[in-house]
Amino acid sequence: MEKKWWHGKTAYQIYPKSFYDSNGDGIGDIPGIISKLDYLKELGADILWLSPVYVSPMADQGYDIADYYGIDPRFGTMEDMDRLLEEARKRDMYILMDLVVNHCSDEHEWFRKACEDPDGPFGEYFYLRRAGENWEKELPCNWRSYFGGPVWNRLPETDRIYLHVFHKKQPDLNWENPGLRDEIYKMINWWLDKGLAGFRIDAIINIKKPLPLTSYPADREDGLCSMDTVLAHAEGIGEFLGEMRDRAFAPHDAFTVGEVFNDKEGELEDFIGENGYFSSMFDFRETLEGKSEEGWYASRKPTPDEYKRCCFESQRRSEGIGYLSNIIENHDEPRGVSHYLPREAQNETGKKLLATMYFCLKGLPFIYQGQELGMENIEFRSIDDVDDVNTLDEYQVALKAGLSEEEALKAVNQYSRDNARTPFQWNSEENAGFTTGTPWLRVNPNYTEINAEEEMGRQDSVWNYYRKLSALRKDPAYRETLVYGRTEPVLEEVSGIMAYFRRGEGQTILVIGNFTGEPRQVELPELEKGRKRLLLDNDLLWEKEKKEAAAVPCPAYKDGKLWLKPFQAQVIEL
Ligand code: TEU
Ligand code: CA
Repeated sequence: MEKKWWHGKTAYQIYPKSFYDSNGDGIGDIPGIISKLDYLKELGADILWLSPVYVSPMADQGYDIADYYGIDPRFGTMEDMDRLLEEARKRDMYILMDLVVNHCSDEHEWFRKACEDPDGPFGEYFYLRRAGENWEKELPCNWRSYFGGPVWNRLPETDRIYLHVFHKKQPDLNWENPGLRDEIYKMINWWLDKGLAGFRIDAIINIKKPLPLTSYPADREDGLCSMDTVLAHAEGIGEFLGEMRDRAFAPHDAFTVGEVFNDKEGELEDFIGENGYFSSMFDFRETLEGKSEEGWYASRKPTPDEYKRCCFESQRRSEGIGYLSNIIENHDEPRGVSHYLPREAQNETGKKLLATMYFCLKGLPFIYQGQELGMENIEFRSIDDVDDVNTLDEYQVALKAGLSEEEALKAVNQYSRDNARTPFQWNSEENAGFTTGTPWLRVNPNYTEINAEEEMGRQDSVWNYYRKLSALRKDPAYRETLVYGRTEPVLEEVSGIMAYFRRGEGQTILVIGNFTGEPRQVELPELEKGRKRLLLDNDLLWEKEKKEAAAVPCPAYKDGKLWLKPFQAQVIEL
């Protein structure tokens, strides 16, 4: 694989609305991000992905863009954005913005013009159809929007309807129209010219619709079919993606990471192989595990063995093809530690175990804001605590399925996107130090225990563990192996243990973790001979200097046997 500047970096996702509020209006902002760049640098983050900060009515928290060339005043100004780029550059950090081009906002100028003249050029920017008298009963197709209900809505003051696969305030853009594509490439180039390093690319698989628009067999009582079914019928997305690469990304050598769900068997190489559409794409295998087609209420958390299987499947399918991006959470998911860890492991030891297992996989590790503190899901007191459109819809789905209000709340709580969107916990002062005003979303009450200030000052904290993981991956002595070495799963059939080798040239590193509450002994012939060096252990007292820690003898290995305490994780050079 050709080496790229970003392979050995650590990436970090910022959800600006909840990161840091600089002016007391309860909403995080760009000046707030600038003031925390040194914090991020200290952690080891190099590439920063900002969820959308463009002008937006915020129907979907900025994923509904009304002006691609403007910064929403809630987040600051274009001068603030330029300053962020400048300050990042000074610190050798790279900024990615969110590229949301499957849809725009219904408050975008294009959509307004389409309403004014549906037969004019802007009507071609969207998927419009004629609305009969009885249009609600005679929809062009029976697709279900991701946020509930049919994908069709009335185009205001016209005899047309328009398609929206997300919220009704997010009309889908018609990528079949070359004029629209020109506008999008122009916009991407404009941002890259400003010095942006690249983009995270939102919901991109949805840009190609199976045409002509037709219905598929219904999969719920609402008579609608899931977008998964729809996308399985779409062919030819590569023409759009290849064009976008050639006309926008490639000329700037931009770094791009795709939010790709529903890619088809065998397509990985087209997406992230040599000259792929993107530099990388997220691995969502474990994210999807346990999710039910019926909705969140019928979904369940993956077990540690399922988690392990998903990770290894992704490692195997990408080996020799391309470089995936690894996560345990993002702004659309519950907190990873609340989702993947057994109850009894939802403590600092367990959090470090999960961190070790995903961070040392092959691929670009992303940390989602607060993950480095071990931030956890929040408990909703009532549905009024919820802001997210997706959660509000899933709550209704659960009620319709016959759950009581209390059960429905509990069910959606486990998967709610708002779990990850609560304000960042900076310190133990009021509102976790996030704002001096009233936070836009309730702060998790556990901020008095889980916060950055406390953890940065404590050697054995989750925060310091993440810092060490990032530093280990960049350490010249291990970098080649941890960044480029092949992943070789071991002890795969042993339940409760996740273990893999990273094989470099003349170097092998073992990453191993015990996901059970019992001490476990494992046998590995590779542990029999020679000197082993313990690189990281979630059970060590880290007051010691790094050198000392590396020299700690490893009495746990003897005759090819290794003892692991409950939820212990180790990284060992063999
Ligand atoms: O998410 C795309 C997506 O497919 C979502 O439906 C995702 O599966 C869901 O949120 C999981 O519950 C992207 C963004 O990440 C998300 O925040 C936006 O709401 C969405 O696109 C629309 O722009
Ligand atoms: Ca603010």
